[in-house]
Amino acid sequence: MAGGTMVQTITPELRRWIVEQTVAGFSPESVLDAMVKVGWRQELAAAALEDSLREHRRQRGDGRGTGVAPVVVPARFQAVARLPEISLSPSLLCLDAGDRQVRVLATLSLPRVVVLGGLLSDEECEALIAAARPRLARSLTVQTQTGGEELNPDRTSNGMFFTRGESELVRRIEARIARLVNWPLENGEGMQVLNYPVGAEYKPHYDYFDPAEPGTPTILQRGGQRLATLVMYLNEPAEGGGTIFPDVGLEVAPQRGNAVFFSYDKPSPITRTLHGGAPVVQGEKWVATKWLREREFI
Ligand code: PD2
Ligand code: ZN
Repeated sequence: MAGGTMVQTITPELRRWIVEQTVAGFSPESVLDAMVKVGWRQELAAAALEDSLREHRRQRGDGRGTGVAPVVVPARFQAVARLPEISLSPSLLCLDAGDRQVRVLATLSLPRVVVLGGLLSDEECEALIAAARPRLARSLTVQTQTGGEELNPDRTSNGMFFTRGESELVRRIEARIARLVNWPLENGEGMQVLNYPVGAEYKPHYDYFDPAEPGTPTILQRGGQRLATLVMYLNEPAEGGGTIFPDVGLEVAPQRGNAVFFSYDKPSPITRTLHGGAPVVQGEKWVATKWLREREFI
C-alpha cells in the first residue's frame, strides 16, 4: 500500500482484502486502523472501506445474509467541516484582535500550533490571577467514564473556572479571543485558571474527549467536541513550566501575556496534539485556558 505523498489508489486487491477481513469478522474500525497503520490517509481508507463493502453487498444481492455489516465511519476519523483558526495574513507580525495587536511568534502545521505574543497585557494577567486566587481548588478533570469530574493525579495544579462573561475583564478577553480565532464567543467554555506550585505538572494528554469512553456522549451534550485550545501564560515561573508537545518535540516558553493555540479537527491522536505542562522547577506558574467547542457551550 502507498503512503506519504504517493497517490493512493483503491485497487481490486485492496477491495478484496477489505471484504475478506470484514467477512472474517474484523470490525470496520479495526480494518480502518490496519490501513491507517500502513500509511493510508484516513479519509481515503474510510472511503475505500465504504465503497468496497457497498459494492460487495450489491454483488451479493440486497446485503442480507452476507455477514457484512453496514459501515459507519468511527467518530475519531471524522474531521469537522470548520475549525477555530488564526488568520495569518496579511501580516504575521501583527494580528488585529480588535482592541489589541497580537504578534505571531511561531507556527506549526502538524500539529496545528500558533504561538502568540502579547495577547494579554501585564495588567490583565495580574487582574486574572487576583480574581482567580481566592477561588482556587485542587484541579478536577472531566471523568470520561461517567461524564462527571474527578481528582486527577496527572494534574497536580490548582484551578478554577470563570463563568463566560462574568466580569468586564473576562468579557473583554473572551471577545478578543473570539475575534482572533474566528470562532463564536458562545462556543467557548468558561476560562479556566490553573496555578502550578513547585513540582506541579500536567502530564501529557489530549484535550478532546475520547469517543471510545462511555461518558463522552454526556459530555458532548454541552456544545459538542472541543476543537481547539488556547493556553495563556499569566506569569513566568523562574524555571520549568513550559507547554510541551511530545510527539513533535516542541516546548513553548511560559512567557507572561503570550499564549499557545492549537486545534484538532478530529478526536484522534492523528492530530498530534498530545501536550502537557512540564513540571515547575522554581517559582510558580499561572495559566488561563480557553477551550473552543463545536457549538454553543451551555
Ligand atoms: O499549563 C499548561 O501548560 C497546560 C498544559 C497542558 C495546560 C493544559 N494542558 C490545559 O489546560 O489543557
Ligand atoms: Zn491540555
